[in-house]
Amino acid sequence: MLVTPEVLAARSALLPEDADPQETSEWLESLEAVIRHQGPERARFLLDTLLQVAARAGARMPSGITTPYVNSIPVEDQPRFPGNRELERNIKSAARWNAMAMVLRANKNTNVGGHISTYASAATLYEIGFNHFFRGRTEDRHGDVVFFQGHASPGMYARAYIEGRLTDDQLAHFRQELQPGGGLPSYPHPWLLPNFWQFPTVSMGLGPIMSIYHARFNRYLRDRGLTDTGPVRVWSFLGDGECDEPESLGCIGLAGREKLDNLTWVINCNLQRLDGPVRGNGKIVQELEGIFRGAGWNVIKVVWGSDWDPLLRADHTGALVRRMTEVVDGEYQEYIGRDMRTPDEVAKKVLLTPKEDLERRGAFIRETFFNTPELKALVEHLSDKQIANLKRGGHDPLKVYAAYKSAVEHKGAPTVILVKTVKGYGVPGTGGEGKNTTHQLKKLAVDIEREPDMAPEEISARQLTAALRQFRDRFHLPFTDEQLADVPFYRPAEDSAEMKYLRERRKALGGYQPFRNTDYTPLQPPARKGFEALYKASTKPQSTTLAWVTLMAQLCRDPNIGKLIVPIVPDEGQTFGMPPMYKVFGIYSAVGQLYNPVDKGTLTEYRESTTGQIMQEGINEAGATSAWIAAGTAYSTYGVNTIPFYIYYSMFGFQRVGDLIWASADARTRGFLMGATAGRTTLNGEGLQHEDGHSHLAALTVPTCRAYDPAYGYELAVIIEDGINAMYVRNEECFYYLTVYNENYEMPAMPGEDVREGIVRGIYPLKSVRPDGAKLEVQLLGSGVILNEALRAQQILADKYKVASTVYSVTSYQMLRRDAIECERHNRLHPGEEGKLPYVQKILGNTKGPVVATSDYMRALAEQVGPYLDGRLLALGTDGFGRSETRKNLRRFFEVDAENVTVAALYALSERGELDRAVVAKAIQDLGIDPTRPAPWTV
Ligand SMILES: Cc1ncc(C[n+]2csc(CCOP(=O)(O)OP(=O)(O)O)c2C)c(N)n1
Ligand SMILES: [Mg+2]
Repeated sequence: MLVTPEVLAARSALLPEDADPQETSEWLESLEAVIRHQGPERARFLLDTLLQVAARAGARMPSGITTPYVNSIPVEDQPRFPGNRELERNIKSAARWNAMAMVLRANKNTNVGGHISTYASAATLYEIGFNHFFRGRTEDRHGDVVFFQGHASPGMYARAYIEGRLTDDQLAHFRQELQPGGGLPSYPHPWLLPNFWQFPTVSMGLGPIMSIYHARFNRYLRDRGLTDTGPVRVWSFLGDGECDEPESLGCIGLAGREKLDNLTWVINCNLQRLDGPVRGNGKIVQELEGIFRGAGWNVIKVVWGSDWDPLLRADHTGALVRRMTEVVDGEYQEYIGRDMRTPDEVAKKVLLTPKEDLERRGAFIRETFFNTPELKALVEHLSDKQIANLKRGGHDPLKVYAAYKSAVEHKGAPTVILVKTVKGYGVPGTGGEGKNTTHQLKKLAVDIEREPDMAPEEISARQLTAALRQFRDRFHLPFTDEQLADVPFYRPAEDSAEMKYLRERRKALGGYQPFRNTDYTPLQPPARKGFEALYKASTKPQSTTLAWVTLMAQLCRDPNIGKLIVPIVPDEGQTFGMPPMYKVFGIYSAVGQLYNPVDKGTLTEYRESTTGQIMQEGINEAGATSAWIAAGTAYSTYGVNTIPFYIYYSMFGFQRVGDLIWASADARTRGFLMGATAGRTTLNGEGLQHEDGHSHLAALTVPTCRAYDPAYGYELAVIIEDGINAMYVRNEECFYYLTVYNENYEMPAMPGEDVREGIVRGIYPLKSVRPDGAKLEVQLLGSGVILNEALRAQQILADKYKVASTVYSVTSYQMLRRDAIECERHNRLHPGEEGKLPYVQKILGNTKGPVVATSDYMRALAEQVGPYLDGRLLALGTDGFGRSETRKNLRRFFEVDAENVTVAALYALSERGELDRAVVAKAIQDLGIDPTRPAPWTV
């Protein structure tokens, strides 16, 4: 960097009140000399030293984290633009047109929505990427991973159409996915367009956080030798409004700390969000600059287009930079979006031509922005129209290219590019550029001269045509007026210079973007041996959590899949008994371990290593879930079938980061979520905020989730083995949610091979007891830890009431329900065929007496199978808030313990007329149940 007048001006802009200009200029000259003769690094060293000395001497230092409101890359350092500007402009115009046309056409008859203005503001940001930076996947190299801003999707479709990857029909069916031949999803949804979109982004904030953990996971893949992700760049495109989501900025510290220079964020600072300005009274670019710099990022600002360079060069006093820095975003928006008519004209509905509008706008900017004689002198050689046309940086390919190039070459830190643009750039009409309504704009209209007696349809048709003409003329699209009426999509001829250029550029960069790989190479199944340890009875009481840890230790050693297992934990490893795994398998750290862990030499040593297998994410469920998504999609992104097991407090999963889990399903994530310390009554001491009695209900809302609540070690082993085979061998698109508990009890041996199917499908009979002379019979369902209560109830029923029963372990109500609704649907729609029998009916349909269910989850969980049991089901559950108590007292309180199951069974028999009610009343008394206590869900 040279010390140009601009730079000096920028510096002096920081010091508007200079007590001794002479002294200042001497210092500045010295600085200039250092930069010229010894380079910017030496200058930085000297400045750092000066700052430190001054700080030690007591000078209160400014934060220094923001720089003046100008481009970070000075003109002198701008690289030569290697592209063909004209051809790129033509391609971009075609993309702009198609993106607009898709939304217009989709809304013409159907009102299905869509966004025009977001892509309009970001077109240059994407086109520079497509032509020069986004590498596609080739035979021998992974592609870059791009998190596209969700509601800029029309632009991505538009370009893919030009590339010949999408058809006219597909474009015409934007947001109409049920049309014959399919349509295009509103936003990036891999579930709906699996060979195109890689990651869902439109729920604001999720793309950014996923991109950070993706970039870090790429380091993990590389460092563990799983695949060469070294050349992969992760890009994330965000809106400036989106930065207000906690997920967007919440983890940027990790990216800085981990020096993720494989990560580039582009924040489109169009100064607006949906309702209005992002920071009307402030400056979003400046605010973000400070935040990112503080978090250790390389920050590149692209504020002004090339038109401003000569003005800045002429700004010897720094007045212009000062003015740029003091004007707030609301004012910048006004320069673009203000209605330039006088109130009188508005009242009379006078219309301005585009030319008149520009001229008045330029005059307004001259008056209000260039508001001193000195500033006015800077632009006196420019016409009003020229002033209005001075571009923002994000619409200047040279500036955007320079920023991207600098970003990808930067070493040692992630880069954020803050680009200032105009929302709705180039969109004609009343709802267009810079208006607060522009985000929602789905129809184009510019005012026209109305003739008397014009029908309303005629008016709107002419307004649309006028708008289309303006759009066409501004971007030089080759349509005649007649052609415009159909709003046709546009692809330059295959032999045109544009198409040749586009194809040549993509060829140089590898395959197309966006792109998602759908090839899948199955794994060899894991060895059965690794699971068999859990088939045996435990020698001492054990928890299912510990059974899982034991299993993991085995699995990580499996010859086929061991290396691919990715255990992920957010700072609860001790709670779950994981520390022995830390020592053996290591915790991943990009720098290894720079210190001696205090527990060195113990079996549970906190061992960090560059090849560590465990991802310890700290107290950050959103981040850990994002890591889980990166690992659970690597089978597609990188062809590496990593198998993530993310274990966490079950309460802090579906309800805490449910939207990320939803996105993970959309992204076709595979792997295991382990909801540990599960159960409203089992995590006994922790109380209301910790005790989970409902995550299984949330889990069943996610279509690709298979949720299980196993009771025994062998059940866990069977489910996990089947899960690995389902996802990684049989290529089924799903993920697993398993709850595990921290209560120790006897783990029995697996009864036999014949229980395997029932465990996987959701239910199997475990134990029948038939006391001599028993006339009555009930079926008892138990899940997870609470299966033990069902077994105890079975004994009480036999001993005290001579009731026979079978206890079933229900490992998954959700799987039973899913099977049942599939059967019901088939039967409903195929009345002529033989009906299908739901599995739950197959197991319970021919049994006798009522069915009583108990679990550590809300009643609704078991009640899901109620409709298939002919009114025989009575479900107990843990409805209500948890609280701190002993397990025994909690189970009594929530009425899920053996005594309550017994009473429920007797009551259900009496309701069927098989037993006298007096027996129930007596049992309530004998078993010590207080019927006057309020219902647990009311207190
Ligand atoms: C979590 C979430 N909340 C709200 C929305 C609705 N929404 C979609 S776009 C948008 C405004 C986006 O503004 P900005 O991020 O600045 O993007 P721009 O369109 O200006 O580029 C909102 C609120 C959403 N998609 N996700
Ligand atoms: Mg915005």
